[in-house]
Amino acid sequence: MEKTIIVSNRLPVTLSRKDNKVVFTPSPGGLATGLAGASKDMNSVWIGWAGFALDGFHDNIEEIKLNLEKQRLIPIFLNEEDVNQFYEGFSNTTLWPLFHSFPTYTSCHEDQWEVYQKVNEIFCEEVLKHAGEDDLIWIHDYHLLLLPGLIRKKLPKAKIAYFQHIPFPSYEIFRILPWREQILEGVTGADLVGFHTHDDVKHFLTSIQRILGMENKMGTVRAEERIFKVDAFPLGIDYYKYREMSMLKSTERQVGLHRKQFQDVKIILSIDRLDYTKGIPERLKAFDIFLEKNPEFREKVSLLMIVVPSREKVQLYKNLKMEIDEMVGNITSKYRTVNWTPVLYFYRSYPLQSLSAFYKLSDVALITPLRDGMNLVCKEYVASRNDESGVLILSEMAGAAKELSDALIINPYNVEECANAIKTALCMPLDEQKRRMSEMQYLLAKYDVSKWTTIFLKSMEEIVQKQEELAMKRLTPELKHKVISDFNSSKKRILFLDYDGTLVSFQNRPEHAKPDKDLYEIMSRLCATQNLKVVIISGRNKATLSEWFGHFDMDIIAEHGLWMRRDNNWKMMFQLNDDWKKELSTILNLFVEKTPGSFVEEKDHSLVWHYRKADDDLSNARKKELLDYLQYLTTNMGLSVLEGNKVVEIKSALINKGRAVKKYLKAPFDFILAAGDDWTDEDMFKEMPEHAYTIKIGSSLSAAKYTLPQYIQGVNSGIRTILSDIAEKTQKLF
Ligand code: GDG
Repeated sequence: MEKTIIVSNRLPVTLSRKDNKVVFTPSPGGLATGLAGASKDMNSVWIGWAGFALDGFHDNIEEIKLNLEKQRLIPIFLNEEDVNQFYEGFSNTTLWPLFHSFPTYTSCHEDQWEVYQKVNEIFCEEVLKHAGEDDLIWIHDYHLLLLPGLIRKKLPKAKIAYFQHIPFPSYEIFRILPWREQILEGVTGADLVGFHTHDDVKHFLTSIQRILGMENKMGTVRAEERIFKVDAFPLGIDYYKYREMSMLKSTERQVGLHRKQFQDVKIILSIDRLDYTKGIPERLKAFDIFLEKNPEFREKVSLLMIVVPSREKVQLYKNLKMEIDEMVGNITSKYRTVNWTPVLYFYRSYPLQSLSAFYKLSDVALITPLRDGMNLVCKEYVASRNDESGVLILSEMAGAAKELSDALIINPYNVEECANAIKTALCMPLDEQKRRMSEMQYLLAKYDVSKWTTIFLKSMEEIVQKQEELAMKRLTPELKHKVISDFNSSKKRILFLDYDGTLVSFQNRPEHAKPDKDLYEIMSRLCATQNLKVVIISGRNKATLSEWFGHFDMDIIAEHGLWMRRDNNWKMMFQLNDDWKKELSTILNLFVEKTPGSFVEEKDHSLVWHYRKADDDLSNARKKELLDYLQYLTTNMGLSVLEGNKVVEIKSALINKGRAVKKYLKAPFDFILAAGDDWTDEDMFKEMPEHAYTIKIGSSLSAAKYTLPQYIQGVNSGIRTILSDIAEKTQKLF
């Protein structure tokens, strides 16, 4: 890839005005800190909002642009109204609370949504000015959820990655959003979608499955003509930067000064942006309970609480600030002595080195968000503890808790538990502190931010490569042309056509997927074509297939090859013992009871568990359970267990589509076409001679030479485009 275009709401520097001059300061928050580390090793440019509203700003914009360009930064300028509606509005009063699972704080306003769309389009225009064919466009966070889709529409071949720094909520919460389809259509324009944790990945996959009907296999999602990948990439920090900074003489000097001031009082540290997701009132409550229950710790420990101003224009944040001020006031007045202040509260931001001194100074870090995508502060604390002392108390609701299991993990809503953890931390023996701290340091050093970038970019390369492999196999219009002309110029021709998922699209119940008028028309023309044998090859039973296709002059293979109708004669290909069915149907019925919406279909010589209509999460869990169970039960029974499209089928191992088609291939056909959509069709593809056209319907990997998208009901699409062309040409011959 040529260069990386990073796109985020904010540039890593924020512009503001001081004494009538434009000043550049580092942007606050985790995205800027995290990505600044990631971007330094890359050939990148960074597009983002300049951080101030354009209105009334008379400075020379061109000069500002030039200045930023030198740092490879490209500013986007927004007017005040847009900033209000897009940033303070839709991003921070709709998406932020909803994505952090605070639906009651979520407000939905159509006018803010309009501006959100408009600003995403402004970003899209700017990206298009800079994006070359081979560039990677790497979009960050919830302010730009529509951007991947917008770029995809303009540049269909662009390489687009999206990473979300905040959580993705469960489907039950996400579905509240009135614009849920549009938002998901935006994100799914990317080739790679990344989150911090597997829970977020799972939630996102469930939402796109439920809302957009997109299925996935191990995180690889099929979206009509494309595939894209969804995965977890827990963000790391620039570990050695924090470690080295904490060892600087100047940092140690600051620590020494603080120590002198605090004397023997132990320090518990918390640092957050002002936000209701960070659990600040709950933390203060826990500290209050701790002091109440453990009077012996009064005058011996203080909470050093740094709250960094953020989103001060939003009313909820103003209220939160007042609540915190009041709580700190209450605790202070309740416990304070002449020599001791229980809560050292600072509402401001500090230079990085001062933070480093605080990290190094503090005996305990108390990081208790109610919900947090990752949380970098806890990682920075761990990295700064170069003598391996110190205890981290960490909320289980932070993404970081998945990695830092050696912290004291607490539920931040359980203030009693948190109060107890404070005591445990303060009393923890030094050797245990060191054991836990060194484990966490080992992990953070290994998975630092540059490793994160490498892993993310590698995943991007992998998915692009997979897409290319699939694209190479796609049956293009030119290739379709060749299929038809080969068909026309050959003398002995045969078509092997799977039914469900190939000739027709799936329905909730198998009996609803009947052939439609259009398919019958195609079939009757194909069957009337000279020197052409049409074979339907399906897992369905012979009664159904006879009813639907019996009147055509065609061959039919039913139940994956157990039954064959050749020259109008049904014949069973093997003698089978079906004694196993009784025992296994009892088990399958048990799974039906445990999985509402699923049902068992009994065929002559096989059993099928269908779960298309069942809840996705539940049925996936049940399916795994069932497959494990069957594997153990069916050993030495001569049965095979097939996982099809939302079905699990158990049948004799003797029956497979490959064996069935072999019977035809003894004769010399100069034109062969075989099409199928699931892995029962793979046996058929593998038996086909080199000159056959084998076509996999859908885009997962297969032994077939080509792929075609699925048939969409009512539209001339999928394999029907070829069949109707063959049929049409044939008609002209008559
Ligand atoms: C979002 C997600 C996710 C804080 N105070 C000062 C200061 N900071 C720096 C910290 C840290 C960053 O800001 C805060 O990052 P967090 O991760 O803790 O939180 P968010 O800002 O909410 O970040 C979060 C993150 O994105 C990354 O993906 O982890 O879950 O919400 O680096 O050190 N920096 C300076 N002065 C301060 O006073 N210089």
